Amino acid sequence: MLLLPALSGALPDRPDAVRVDDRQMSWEQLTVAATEVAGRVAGAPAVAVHAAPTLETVMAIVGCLLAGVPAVPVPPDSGPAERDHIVADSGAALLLDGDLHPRPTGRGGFTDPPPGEPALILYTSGTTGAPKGVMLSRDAIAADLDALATAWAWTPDDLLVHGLPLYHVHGLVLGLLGALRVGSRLAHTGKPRPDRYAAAGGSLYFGVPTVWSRVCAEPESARALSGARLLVSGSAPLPVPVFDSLRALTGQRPVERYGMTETLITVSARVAGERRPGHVGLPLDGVATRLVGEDGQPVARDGSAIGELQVRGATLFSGYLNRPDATAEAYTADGWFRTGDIAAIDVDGDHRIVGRASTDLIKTGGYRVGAGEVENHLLSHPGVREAAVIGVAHADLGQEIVAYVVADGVAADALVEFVAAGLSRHKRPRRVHLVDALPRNAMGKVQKGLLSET
Ligand code: MLC
Ligand code: AMP
Repeated sequence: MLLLPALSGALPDRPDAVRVDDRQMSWEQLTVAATEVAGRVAGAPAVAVHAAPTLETVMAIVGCLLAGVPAVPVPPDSGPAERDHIVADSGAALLLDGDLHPRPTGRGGFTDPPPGEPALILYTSGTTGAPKGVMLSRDAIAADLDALATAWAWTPDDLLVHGLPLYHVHGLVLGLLGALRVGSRLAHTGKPRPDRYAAAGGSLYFGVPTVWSRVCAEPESARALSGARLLVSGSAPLPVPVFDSLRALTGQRPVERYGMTETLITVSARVAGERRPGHVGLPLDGVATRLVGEDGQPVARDGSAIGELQVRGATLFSGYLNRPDATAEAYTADGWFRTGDIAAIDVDGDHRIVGRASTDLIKTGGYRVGAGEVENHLLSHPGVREAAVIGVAHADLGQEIVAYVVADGVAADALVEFVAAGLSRHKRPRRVHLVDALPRNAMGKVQKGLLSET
């Protein structure tokens, strides 16, 4: 089956099939524009796409998919350090800019991509080092979207509304490719602002918890969502007070789902099932989960015992690009993917995510940020001698990034800007504390547990 049936001409088309901000196109118009892009990128080993929230990004990504060329979305606010890494590591031969002008990157020539090439390469942070390219196949994407359509009874009658970035799983795979696979209309609001969600009149809404928290802070916008069929939250834990407040303001219990760039969405509450605050539901069709304790033994499914959540199934990635070592490390000897998330599972199979095994992966506003990547960038500043980055609990962002830095003659504000400009905006520390020394143990390792805001 085609990956994107909406573009096959078989479904009734609409002039507003895909809308981004105040511009719209029909599926036929999208197909024509994307086919033109496909002609220009065909044969490239990979194509980087400046993934601003625009119709051009939609055309570029779909064009790459039509050409069978891996698309590598680049965050539009990424600075030179992040962008250069993504372009170099992915081997992208072209960068499609905001006007769809293909600019050569000077990497690699053009050949027909071998079968089994990834459809998408999404860059995501680990605890240390630079972001890794997660290779996602068409089959994994199709399996995930079909399972989600079943779980949420998502159909061509829906109008999907969201304003999430078009370079991560949530906004791109679910929020764009999902609509094109199911054949539902999509209204992307440019930014995920509560007033824009309210004005869009959708039946199905996607948001990260920070978006839902901001919707609840504007009760009038929240009430405007009462007529929607389904409000879905994911990418980070939805705080119970936000769940309760959404229910009170909209009359709706949000559906929570859990996933990762590497696994796509693996667990979700069902439209017809229970929606319990603090819980993310049951494994999707085609996905199996298990909990493993620190001793390597299975953990009881009793709702309170916790262990590392491991997953297996059709939605998993094909590996980290150029990183067979990291790919191998991500799996157990018996072939399960280690999520690094700590969870409990009820007797009825309902999953509850309780935290992460490593404190060095930070979730801020639904973005995954590796402490190591921010630390390395800070250390590349000539005035910085030592740096340690942590995530601190934050009511709106979930966690916020805080840095402790030993520096000579450089101001805290300048270091915030240095990260925002070199990496990307959401990776910037919201606060930088200049300190005389970092707490270290006898081995010289920074003791992050001793860092606390003073
Ligand atoms: C202030 N600003 C600065 C700044 N100080 N910008 C740069 N440097 C500084 N020093 C300005 C910005 O220009 C911006 O203005 C404004 O502050 C707010 O920007 P921000 O503070 O950076 O963003 P914020 O409001 O905190 O963003 C919240 C958010 C965003 C929810 C909109 O975090 C978001 O889009 N999150 C989605 C992440 C996501 O999609 N994750 C999915 C991962 S996939 P202006 O004018 O630009 O507003 C995954 C798998 C799964 O996890 O399960 O789904
Ligand atoms: P990313 O790599 O950006 O895809 O982030 C994946 C991580 O987001 C997971 O490993 C979880 O830690 C977190 N996450 C995603 N969805 C949820 C959820 N519904 N509840 C709690 N954590 C979540």
